Amino acid sequence: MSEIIVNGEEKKEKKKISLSFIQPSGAFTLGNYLGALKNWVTIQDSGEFNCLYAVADLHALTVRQDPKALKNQIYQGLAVLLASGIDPEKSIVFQQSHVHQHAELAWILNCYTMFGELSRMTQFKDKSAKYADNINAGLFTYPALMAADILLYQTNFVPVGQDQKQHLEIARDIANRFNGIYGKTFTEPEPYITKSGARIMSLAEPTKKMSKSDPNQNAIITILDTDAEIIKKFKRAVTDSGSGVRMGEGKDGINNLINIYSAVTGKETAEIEREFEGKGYGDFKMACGEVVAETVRPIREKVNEYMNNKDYIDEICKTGAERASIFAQRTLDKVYKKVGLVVKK
Ligand code: ATP
Ligand code: LTN
Repeated sequence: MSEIIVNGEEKKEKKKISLSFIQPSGAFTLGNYLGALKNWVTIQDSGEFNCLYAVADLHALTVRQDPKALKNQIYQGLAVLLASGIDPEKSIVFQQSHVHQHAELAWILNCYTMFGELSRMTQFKDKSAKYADNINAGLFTYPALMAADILLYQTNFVPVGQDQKQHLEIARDIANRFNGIYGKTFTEPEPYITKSGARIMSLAEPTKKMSKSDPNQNAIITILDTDAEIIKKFKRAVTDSGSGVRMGEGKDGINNLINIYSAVTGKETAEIEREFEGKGYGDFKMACGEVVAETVRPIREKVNEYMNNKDYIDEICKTGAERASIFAQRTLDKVYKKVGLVVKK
């Protein structure tokens, strides 16, 4: 917490808390960047928040992972965070599994989370259809662990993509329920979702969210894609048979491209439509590929540098976990006392 001096007196100014995690379940996509990471950096750089950002390695285990690949993805995920502008001098950066309080609070919150509400989660429904041979308990109780991640730090804002809104709502419901029984224990978190980057769609099936675990590589742009790969994928992006670069009902493909162009350049839809007046889909796809390649290139180059220095990543995570653990333990002690557990002496 920062401290300021007012009239010679020391006054504690409590900054609000911003927290968000990302699963190391594959190479991070343009959707992850525009929906989440980019906003994490903006919030961090505003200087108005204490920020905690982590790789949700425990959450990634809800889907079967190859151990070797997972380890690499964890490092790669952390490298992308740093390369995107998350600064360990300004934000607390860590791996979820390194702060044991997450799993501990998750257990307790599981006992305050209802079967019915978990059954309504669209992510659970989607993932249990996708991984029908592995509908495990962790996949089902995933939101209780996510609520623990958030509530441990008395988080105010959670920058995420639109798809996580429902998980944020259940985290609020759990906090509310617990506070209602035991008195104010947790801060109720709010989602922070921006307009244009909130839901980037697949380039191959533009009615589906772009997802890092999509096996179709043409459907996703990853932060590790080369300029040539990015341009090729945009050229192949599925669009309707029309021609004018204009948003419209049922034009999912072109709507998605306009949205991506807007999120990357900061231009409004009307301005983009004017810019491409009289031009066809081909020109616009090329322009999209170019602006995205320019955005991704500096990040990709830095990721490669960080990946060659894993000791540095380890060092940052060690410090991050130590710092996070202090705040987390405070909340956990409070929770133990409230529910009647005896805190270790
Ligand atoms: P998976 O395919 O393993 O489910 P994912 O690509 O959906 O992964 P998550 O780790 O679940 O990614 O999400 C990390 C962050 O990125 C979350 O805040 C999520 O809302 C955001 N996000 C994911 N996909 C998109 C997208 N297509 N558009 C905008 N934001 C997204
Ligand atoms: N469920 C999130 C990842 C996640 C998360 C969190 C996001 C795990 N814990 C805490 C925000 C806050 C997802 O992106 N699928």
